[in-house]
Amino acid sequence: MKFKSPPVNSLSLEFLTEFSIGLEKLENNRACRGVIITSAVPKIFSSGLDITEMCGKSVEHYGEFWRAVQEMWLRLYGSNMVTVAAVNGSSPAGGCLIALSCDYRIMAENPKFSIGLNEAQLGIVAPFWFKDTFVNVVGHRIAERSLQLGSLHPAPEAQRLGLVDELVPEEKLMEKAAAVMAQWLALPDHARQLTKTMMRKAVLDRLVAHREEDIKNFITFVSKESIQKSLRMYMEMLKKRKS
Ligand code: CO8
Repeated sequence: MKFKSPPVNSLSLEFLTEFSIGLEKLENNRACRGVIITSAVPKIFSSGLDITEMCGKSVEHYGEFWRAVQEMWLRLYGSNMVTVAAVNGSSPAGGCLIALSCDYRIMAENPKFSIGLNEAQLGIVAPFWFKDTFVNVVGHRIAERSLQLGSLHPAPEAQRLGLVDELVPEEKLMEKAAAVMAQWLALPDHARQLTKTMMRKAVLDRLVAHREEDIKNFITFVSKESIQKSLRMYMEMLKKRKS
């Protein structure tokens, strides 16, 4: 799957809906046992959740948007397929969540590309299931420090922390991803799938059990004037940085 929503593959409601439908179709296709996720936009894997979806919209819209974010994660983290992220560009916040939700992460070895859950830098808080997914990859201490600081880790540091599994030159990324996929697909599906479920079920079940509450929390949080102000200031900062 190649993300192609220029300029930055931000995860809008439309993008998330299409992504989830795409995953569902592949999941239901018995001929498909694995998926490599990458980007067709140069230098960007995904810029994370589309901030404009969280600014100045109705309560109903926030609810619909958040349900779509949850749906995407439940499908990807809970997928029976082998999932490999070929991270060929920057990958903040929701983009990082997508990579973290895969079984294996390969990143282009370009120190200009960074990855991490930088929510704190926006004045917002990563939800518990973003945090759980992160902890399951890098461990509690690294996740705690990185989340509090809202760190975006350049590719070499991301590899040192275990946030990505390996770095390869960008031109070798897809070749490497295919080799990793072949290695994972060499195992019998049922054993691999049951093992994956065993490792991930508790975290998935926690969101499923608290899904409506999580939506309510998001709506309350994002509707606060202080949070709206932080998000607007962050968007301004992005625009200023550009000029
Ligand atoms: N949402 C919406 N628009 C965005 C986003 C985004 N996430 N990221 C970039 N854009 C826009 C920019 O404003 C700019 O718009 P315009 O052309 O109109 O000025 C355009 O995309 C291009 O952006 P840049 O010029 O910045 O492009 P660069 O190639 O220089 O940089 C980056 C690309 C590195 C991706 C950079 O744009 C960036 O850092 N973006 C912000 C990424 C970010 O911080 N995302 C966090 C989103 S929040 C999230 O995913 C989880 C939230 C959890 C919810 C918690 C509960 C409230």
